Amino acid sequence: MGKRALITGITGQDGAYLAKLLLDKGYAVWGGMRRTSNLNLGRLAFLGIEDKIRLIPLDLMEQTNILRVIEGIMPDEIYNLAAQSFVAVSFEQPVLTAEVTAVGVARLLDAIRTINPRIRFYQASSSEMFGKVQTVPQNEKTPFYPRSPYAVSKLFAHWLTINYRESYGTFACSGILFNHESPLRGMEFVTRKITNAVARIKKGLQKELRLGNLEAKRDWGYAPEYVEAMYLMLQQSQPDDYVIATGETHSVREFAELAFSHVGLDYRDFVKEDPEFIRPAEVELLIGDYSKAKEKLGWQPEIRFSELVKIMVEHDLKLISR
Ligand code: NAP
Ligand code: G4F
Repeated sequence: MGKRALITGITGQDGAYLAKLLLDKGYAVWGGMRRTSNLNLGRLAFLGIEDKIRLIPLDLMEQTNILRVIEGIMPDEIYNLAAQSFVAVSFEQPVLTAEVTAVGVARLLDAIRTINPRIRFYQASSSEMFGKVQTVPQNEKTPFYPRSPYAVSKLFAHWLTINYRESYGTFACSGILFNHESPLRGMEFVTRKITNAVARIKKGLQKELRLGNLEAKRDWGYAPEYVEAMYLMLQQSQPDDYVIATGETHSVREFAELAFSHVGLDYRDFVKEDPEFIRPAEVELLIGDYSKAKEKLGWQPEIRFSELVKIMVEHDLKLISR
């Protein structure tokens, strides 16, 4: 009998890639999705797995729902990928962000403690927690300095995951993942916003691209590789926390420059700076040190910055051509 996994946030970028990985490993996969007026199965369909997942209504706002779902499935592993995950919106919706991204994790951890403390738990922590960075590069020992309601919420969830591990012996791991992108990335995030605009501009469907802070630097990796690290964390003999990153950093400007140049265009002719996209507080520089993950999990990134940009631009060109 294969293992049983519950993934929250199944409709998101990472949910889709992780589900595919676990199915390929022989898991039975349940995917928790919140109720929306439109079914949002596009990413699962893109990977050809929408009819292989057992979809189940699950909203992190609702404790009774969480308890019944976990009791009904009795999973071996729970991967918590659900969140209000867009930093910019967290400034406008701090309470909702805290309810889902912070308190939602308390609901899950306590349900595990109540129903079956042997369930292994993965928490999707974030490099945003490093915020105004205290060391360069950032590793598992770097002090946190969150700069948005999103990051503050993730930090609560991160420490609660550690707290349940230390208090109740829960097999709870926190993956501190740096930005990871792919053709399945949401359009609101800067990488996909750029590659989608590049394709549209190239095809004559759009004239300009309005962006905020072009100097912010991120450590951008490739999402399908990052979900492998999530899986590996839950297969270890002891629960622990790991930084997952590429160890390279590039600015938003560099991303735009490379994406436009891939189709023979100069980004300076199309990118306009727009204060609408400037955040009340910014994370200026992220660069991760993944040496612990390399040593303990045997994980390391293969796809680097220029390859990532190319994958995303080519995908969006194909999509627009269709
Ligand atoms: P994403 O594409 O935005 O997916 C987020 C998922 O959470 C979606 O399935 C969304 O459902 C679901 N969700 C939102 N509110 C919910 C609620 N109240 N109850 C249940 N589900 C809810 O995010 P992602 O890029 O896959 O990231 C996965 C996780 O990793 C997130 O927790 C994110 O914060 C974290 N993370 C991401 C990165 C990154 O660079 N991608 C880096 C570090 C950490 P809908 O489809 O209905 O909106
Ligand atoms: O693509 P972003 O919105 O990603 P951000 O804020 O780094 O957050 C992502 O990565 C985190 C991991 O560090 C995750 F936890 C989180 O869930 C999410 O996946 O913005 C990247 C940078 C920022 O500095 C932003 O100010 O790009 C800058 N930026 C400049 N112009 C823009 C834009 N960001 C967006 N979304 N849209 C713009 O027009």
